[in-house]
Amino acid sequence: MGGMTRRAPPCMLLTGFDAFGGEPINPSWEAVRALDGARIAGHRMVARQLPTAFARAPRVLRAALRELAPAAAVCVGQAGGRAQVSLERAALNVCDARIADNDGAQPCGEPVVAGGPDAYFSRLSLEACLAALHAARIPAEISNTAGTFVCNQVMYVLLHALRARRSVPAGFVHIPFVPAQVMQRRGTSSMALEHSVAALRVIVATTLDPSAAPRGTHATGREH
Ligand code: PCA
Repeated sequence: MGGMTRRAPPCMLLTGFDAFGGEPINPSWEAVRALDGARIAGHRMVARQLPTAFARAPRVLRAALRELAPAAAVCVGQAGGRAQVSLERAALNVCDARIADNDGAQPCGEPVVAGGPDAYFSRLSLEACLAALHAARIPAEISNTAGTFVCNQVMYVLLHALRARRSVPAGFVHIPFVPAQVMQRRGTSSMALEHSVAALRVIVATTLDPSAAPRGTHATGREH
């Protein structure tokens, strides 16, 4: 069966990463995998795994974008130690690794895309997503930095690849460790996988159908 499958619903790409830094799993992959094949707001979820490797992640992501031509895309990563689901605001044009990636690479201040813009902003409705997450009673925040490791690189590559396709919402979400990862880490935050999955569902639904966002909650979580 080649060619166009005309009646197939539009798809939305969700990516998670493989495990890195000595962890046995990566909750970002577990969470997006749980949504693979789900239909949300008339879209079919397609989950893909990205390697936590600077040299390979962009290639896998670009290939998935070419293959699927998704109507929207959210990349997800693990942010060990964070207590809340983080809606990332921006990606910087820099790779600066504190630890080696899964290929042993540890870039030090190199650009993601030579000659590219200094930064890209998320193309998700961050305030609407935050309000919807809070309405669903899920701890969440807007984060002003996705770091300078592979997650930031992937967010940058995503937004760079889609820079001419302004109608495609795209962005990045960090999720906490799952409880099993913090058994030996006293005082480190975690979030049950089902809560992270529920958070992604809320973010996806809000992104694909902004009219579904809770009304009158836009001030939730704001300081002024
Ligand atoms: N988190 C890392 C890379 C892969 C992942 O899940 C990061 O925050 O950069």
